Amino acid sequence: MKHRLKSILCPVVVTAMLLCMAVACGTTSIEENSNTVEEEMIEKEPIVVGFSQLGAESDWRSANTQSMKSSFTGLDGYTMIFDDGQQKQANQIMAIRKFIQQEVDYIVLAPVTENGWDTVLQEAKDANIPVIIVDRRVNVEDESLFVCWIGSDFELEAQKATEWLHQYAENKKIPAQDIHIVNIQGTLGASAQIGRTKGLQDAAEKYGWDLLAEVTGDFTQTKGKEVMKSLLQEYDNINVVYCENDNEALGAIEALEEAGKKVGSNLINGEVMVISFDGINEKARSYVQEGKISCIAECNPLLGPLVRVAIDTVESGGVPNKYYYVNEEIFSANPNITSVTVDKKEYPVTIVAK
Ligand code: GYE
Repeated sequence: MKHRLKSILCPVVVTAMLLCMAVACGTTSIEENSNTVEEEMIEKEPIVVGFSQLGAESDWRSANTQSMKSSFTGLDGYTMIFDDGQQKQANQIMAIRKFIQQEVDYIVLAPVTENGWDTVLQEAKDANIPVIIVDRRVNVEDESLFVCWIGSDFELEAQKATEWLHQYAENKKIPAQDIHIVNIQGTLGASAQIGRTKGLQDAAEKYGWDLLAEVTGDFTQTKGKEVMKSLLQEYDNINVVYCENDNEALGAIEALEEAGKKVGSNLINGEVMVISFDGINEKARSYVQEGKISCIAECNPLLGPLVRVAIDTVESGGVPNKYYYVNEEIFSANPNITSVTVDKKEYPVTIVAK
């Protein structure tokens, strides 16, 4: 796979064919014909991309995998070897080593957590295989170990969501100390968890909200439900549940409803507000319309085409941007908050019709 130009026909056959043609037609020199025909006979081997995906924990992840697979189908000069790391970094490291042995042309890594990639990425570099990081980030000493990173600004997503909550509380004149939040975090050590947790902690400190607890729900619906159940046993005053993805939110809503709570944004009337991230799951989107999820900060999983652009840039001798952020929206059914401002920049809220 390292030598991507191959002849369909061996030179002996080509020469024999050319001789016959030249003799039959009695035309120009064999040399001249030989070049043209041989060029036509040369075909490009596909570019092989080894993709180490971290797992299949959420709808976001499935959409991300799908986006990658449909960008490297094997039909138009790109093909992909897919490996599911099942949430374990050790599996992802093994997959990368296998890709190196297989001499793939590019390695794409969606890392489960940020730390511990230096050694294996150095191995890829030593083998001259360019590495592209997608979605979450890697925390490495030497940034030349990867060509570029493509993904979301997780902290910005959190800032948008928390600004939305702040405006909501201001509009309803709810004092900051009456906002009692629990955070169902994502996989600990994953960039999406780190950014979304930081955004909430900063806002809680800035506005004086009561951040009761932070517990991981591993980005899954099952764990989200389990964690919500035990939080409800521990605290009787929770009125905001901040879920670091939609699957956790769906689980948390199940637990809240089973405990007889009403989910919604009317905190004054005792409803429990749910805030979440992603916006790819159909049910979560319909919950926004119904007001069961008060707002979702979007996280865009469609990274496949962008990875292709990065590879094409490298193929044509260029250097892709080191960090490429995808654009993301914020969704809510509340018509009164039309935009949120973060670092003096205004982001419009997409108001979904009820
Ligand atoms: O938000 C969550 C997924 O890293 C952005 O991981 C990704 C997150 C996404 O499991 O649903």
